[in-house]
Amino acid sequence: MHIKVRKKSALKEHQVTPEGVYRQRRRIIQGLGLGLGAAAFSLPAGANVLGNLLGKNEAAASSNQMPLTFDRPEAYRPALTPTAEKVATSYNNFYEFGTDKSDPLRYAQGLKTRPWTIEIDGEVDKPQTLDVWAWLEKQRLEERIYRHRCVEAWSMVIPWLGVPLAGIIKAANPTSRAKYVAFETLYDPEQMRGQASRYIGGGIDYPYVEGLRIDEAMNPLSLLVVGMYGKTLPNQNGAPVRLVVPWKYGFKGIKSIVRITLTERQPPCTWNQLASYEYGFYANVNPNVDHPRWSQASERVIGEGGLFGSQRQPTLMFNGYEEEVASLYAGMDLRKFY
Ligand SMILES: Nc1nc2c(c(=O)[nH]1)N[C@H]1C(S)=C(S)[C@@H](COP(=O)(O)O)O[C@H]1N2
Ligand SMILES: [Mo]
Repeated sequence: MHIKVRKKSALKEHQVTPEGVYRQRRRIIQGLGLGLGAAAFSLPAGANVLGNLLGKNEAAASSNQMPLTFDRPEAYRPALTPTAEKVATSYNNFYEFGTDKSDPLRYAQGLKTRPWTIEIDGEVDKPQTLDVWAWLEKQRLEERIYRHRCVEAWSMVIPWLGVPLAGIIKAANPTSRAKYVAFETLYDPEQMRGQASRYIGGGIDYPYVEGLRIDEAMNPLSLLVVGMYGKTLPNQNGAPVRLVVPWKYGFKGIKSIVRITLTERQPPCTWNQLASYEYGFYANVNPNVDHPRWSQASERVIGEGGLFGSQRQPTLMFNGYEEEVASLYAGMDLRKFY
């Protein structure tokens, strides 16, 4: 079934509904037995969330954050002004804790991130069980200032701390059959309220799963992130370890990872499974391929004022990383493989 939204040209930012709220609304309408007649029905779409939130939560960070030491490679220090830390750690998508932008900060603080292990398995000669905190002590971390573009047409600039994903993949010795890399988030409904309730969790079948082609995973830009703004990751941003692939829409950046599996076939991905027409496997940022319900040609830069009063800027091909990644997709029809 399809709800008819007004023409794209008439679509205002506050009508660009976050992924899950849209799904919920659709289910509610289905539940009510309403069809197209309900097209005018509209929920507040989270536009005012940040404004409300910033006043209330002075300390947006997690109490268990620790400072980290790291290198600052020149290649990853573009002339971009990072988003205020308080904003990047209080305006989040992490549906395991609820679909509202303010839910992750509010509800993720109790997540137990120590101890934490990541299984690396599948098509590898040397499966590994990574004890994350012991592993972290031996890593040389890099700070990389990356653009962060959500499929909902907003963006931030974030100084992440992490290590290239390629390192741990190589260490596991992929077999010749390994063509893809699958990722999985923790499944623990007792700690993650959205996993205990389909309503709170946006109707996602948890655990949240994501995937990359192996050449995408091995690209130097692909980062396993353990920190931001000089400290360990706050829980709401995906502690203790999340993926960041800056040329792709934010939903590819799976949080709180517990398993990395090398596979022969393209692995299932959460948003693609939920609405394949709207969210593809590749999900490369592309201003020329619109989302069925809104344009991707430009984006709102999330500033101190949240969605209100923030500026719009044009969206860049591959989110500005064309030079680094365009060759991965040579000859591919990016309209078909969106
Ligand atoms: N496990 C999990 N990972 C997730 C999500 C999620 O709901 N669950 N949301 C994704 C989306 S849509 C975005 S935009 C980014 C947001 O990351 P941030 O909160 O650090 O900005 O996380 C991604 N990773
Ligand atoms: Mo997103």
